[in-house]
Amino acid sequence: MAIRNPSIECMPREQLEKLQSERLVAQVKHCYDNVECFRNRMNEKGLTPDDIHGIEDLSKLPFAYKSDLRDYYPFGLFATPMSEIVRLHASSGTTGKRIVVGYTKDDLAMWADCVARMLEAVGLTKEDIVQVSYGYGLFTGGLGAHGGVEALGATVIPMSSGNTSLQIQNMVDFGATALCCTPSYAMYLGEEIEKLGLKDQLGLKVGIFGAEPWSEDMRKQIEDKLGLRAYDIYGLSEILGPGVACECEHQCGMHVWEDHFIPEIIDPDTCEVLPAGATGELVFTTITKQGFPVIRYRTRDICSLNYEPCKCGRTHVRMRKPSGRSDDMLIIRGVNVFPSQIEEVLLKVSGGDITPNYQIVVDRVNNTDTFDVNVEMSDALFADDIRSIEAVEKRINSGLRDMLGISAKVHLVNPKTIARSEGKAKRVIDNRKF
Ligand code: DLL
Repeated sequence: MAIRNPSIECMPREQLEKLQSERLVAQVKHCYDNVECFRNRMNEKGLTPDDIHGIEDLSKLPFAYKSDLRDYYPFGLFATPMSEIVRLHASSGTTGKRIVVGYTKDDLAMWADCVARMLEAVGLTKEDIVQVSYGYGLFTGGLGAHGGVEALGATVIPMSSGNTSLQIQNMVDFGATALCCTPSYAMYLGEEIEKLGLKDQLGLKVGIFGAEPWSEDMRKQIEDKLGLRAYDIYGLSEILGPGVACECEHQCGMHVWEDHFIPEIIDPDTCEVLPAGATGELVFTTITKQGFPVIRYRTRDICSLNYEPCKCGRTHVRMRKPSGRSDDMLIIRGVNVFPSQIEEVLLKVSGGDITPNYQIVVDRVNNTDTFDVNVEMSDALFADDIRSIEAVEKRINSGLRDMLGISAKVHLVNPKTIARSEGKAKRVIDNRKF
């Protein structure tokens, strides 16, 4: 398979680390000069950019957190004037306010190149027709993948998510050779295609799936249903969007594009940097981003890094599929959901009709995530008529849809029926297997 930029992707590690060091020094200075939050944290540690000489000093730097994006909402962490920011994206925060990220023109070009590297690594060329079925809009998936396809020079079908029958029709009629979407949507598409008996009419050879955890077993099922090879792509809005790391043809971990992002693995409790190969929380430092650079961002994703050479010839480290998170974020139908967001909606709706006891139940039925929210009603509501109860359910439902962009099944249950716990309340029951 072709390598888009061999001098970078296969750069000897010593040279790569030298490049990272130079870029890190410049990035730290850029952040210190332009981002108040970072400057304050450096000052608190008694550090200035002059103390950072290269990647050996990375662990001296302060961490950045998702809560910083809330505290400096919307643009307080941007490192360039707004006149340089050409695109905004947003993702769920832990509260009602979304987290907002911004990109300069150069940031968008770098992003597109990162995605294009992957497309080439899995065998796509400008002859391919790529259907992008990640959501377009504030979510980074759609436009992120889109930019990569255009940078490669292949043909993009900008489908966005939903409208499954049109998805299938276009896939067949336009001769799509590659599909980009969440793995759960790929499964759903596969099932619908099976039902319609259209598998023979598909020209798909490659699928690029990510944005949520998925298992090897799911990979096999998708490959079988859609008749393609399925590859994993990882990313997060705070660092870039899709394309921070991607699998190559060998499917043995995702190469992190280390000329742009430095990964570390830390112990989430002690914050100590762990040795190569250990499992812990993934932390990223961007080293070329201009609009919204971040130093030592705690992703909360749990995984490990493999520095051994890859058969493909790329020298960039491979991250294992994330195996979980060190916070309580759930990904439901590709959307990031925090229990605290649900609590916020319940508090707003409350009005004496419900109690603070609730439970979120997530499962996967027919390869689609189910999302149920059980809430105990108050004694007063319990004594009321069924119509009042339904009205409260509806209010909670629309509050959740507004907050999260996906709908949940809300069930008001009788007072004192949700199990009480002696320690931390068990708010989430996730029955899915990844
Ligand atoms: O999900 C970006 C993306 C879009 C990646 C399309 C891949 C494809 P966020 O909405 O900010 O960004 O969510 C980021 O999703 O911290 C992980 O917990 C999870 N995640 C992303 N990719 C994978 C993956 C996009 N391949 C959060 N496997 C991350 C497991 C993933 N989890």
